[in-house]
Amino acid sequence: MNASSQTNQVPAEAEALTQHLNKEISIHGFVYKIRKMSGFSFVILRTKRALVQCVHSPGYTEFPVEVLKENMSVIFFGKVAAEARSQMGLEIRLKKCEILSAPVAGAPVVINKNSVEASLDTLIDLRPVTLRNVRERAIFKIQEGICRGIRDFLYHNHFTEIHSPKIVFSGAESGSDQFRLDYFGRKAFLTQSPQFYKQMMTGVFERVFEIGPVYRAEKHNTSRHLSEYTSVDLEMGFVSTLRDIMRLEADMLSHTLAFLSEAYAQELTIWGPDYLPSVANIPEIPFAQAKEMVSKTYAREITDGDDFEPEEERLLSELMKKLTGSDFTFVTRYKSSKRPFYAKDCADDPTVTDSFDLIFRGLEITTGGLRIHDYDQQVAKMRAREMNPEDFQHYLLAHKTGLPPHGGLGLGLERFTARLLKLPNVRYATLFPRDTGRLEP
Ligand code: AMO
Repeated sequence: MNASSQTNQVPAEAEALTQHLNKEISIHGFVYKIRKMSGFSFVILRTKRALVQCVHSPGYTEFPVEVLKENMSVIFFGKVAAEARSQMGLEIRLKKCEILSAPVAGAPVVINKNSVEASLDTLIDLRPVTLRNVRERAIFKIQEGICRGIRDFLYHNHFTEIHSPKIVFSGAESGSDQFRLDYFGRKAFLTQSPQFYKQMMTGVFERVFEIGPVYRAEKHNTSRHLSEYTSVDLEMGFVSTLRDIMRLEADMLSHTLAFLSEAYAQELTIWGPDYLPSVANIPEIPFAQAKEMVSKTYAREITDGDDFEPEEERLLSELMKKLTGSDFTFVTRYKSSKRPFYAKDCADDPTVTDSFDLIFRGLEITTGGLRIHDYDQQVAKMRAREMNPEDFQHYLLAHKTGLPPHGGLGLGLERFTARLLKLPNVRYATLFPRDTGRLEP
């Protein structure tokens, strides 16, 4: 008879194991670390979410510890015992084991210490292995938590989740950074954002969102640009001011961070305290004023009056943190010439748009704004930019047949995760990054 049928197979969560105190159980996972002590050994089992302390003692355990090797897949059978000195407050006294698979090679880097001592490139080259380190792995559990928190918030606020095409006829953002492809003899692109589709859907569902991949043919290799990233996009109809969108984002982030601290406490504990920011009272500043303030405070000459340099974004964040205590800053009233054709201009000054960026710990993580919903206005703005409305007839069909006043935002998931954990490069928070130099793994 298989030994597992005689025992309770339990998930390796602390709470689940606690319910089995003093009982015989079976548990599966990977051998993470074997630490020989005098007279017994600790065998740390890596399960899908935890590290479980197991004890091998020759008088009690019915197999020799030498049969175990790091990274083996195993089923352990043993008794759950209280142990105050272990992280879970309990341990498993090993009785038997079933080896399911054994590696044919050792790990190319040490993965069972607090962190992996390797360069970013090595971390990524060896992802299937380096992610077995629990600190590395926690980044992506936290990223999962961010998506769950956001989804949860948006469903609760009556947003419909959509899935728009990734192969498209034309780009929405800017012409230069699109990946072209041959689509059965026709010119096509990989989508830069679901912008057109989410806007069109406000005329159908009123409130929509999508979490999915988008593509930017970024020629430059920076710590914040990826060629493929995950965009959290939302769009809502019947909004009256830009603040409706900014407030929604603040509430969404607040909900998400509260959710993380509850449901992902074990991963946050691995990273340590001081990561979760407060979202209360995010300051708001117009772009021109932000530029001036940074220039004056840090005695920097303004070389590009239309956009932020990355260093200015960082300094603005630093300054706003000092002045207001917030890790976040909303920057509004970006120049129309620098925003896409679908952006709505401000009623009091058509040279600036009713749009915003959200800067978090020195990095832009979100762009959002009100959109032009009026057909004639949209066509006029396209013409003023020497675009041909005919090329956008499917998009404009929505405007022509009536769209509500609407607005929305796009948040870069990797950028948000990276800044949340204070990672210096967005690639740390990307499972398998794609950039100018990387197509594998
Ligand atoms: P934007 O182009 O500013 O706006 O992108 C929105 C957010 O996506 C992230 N982001 C990136 N992350 C990693 N690598 C990149 N190359 C990259 N480019 C952008 C950033 C950025 O703030 N359609 C609009 C959004 C909207 O208005 O709804 C858009 O895509 O976090």
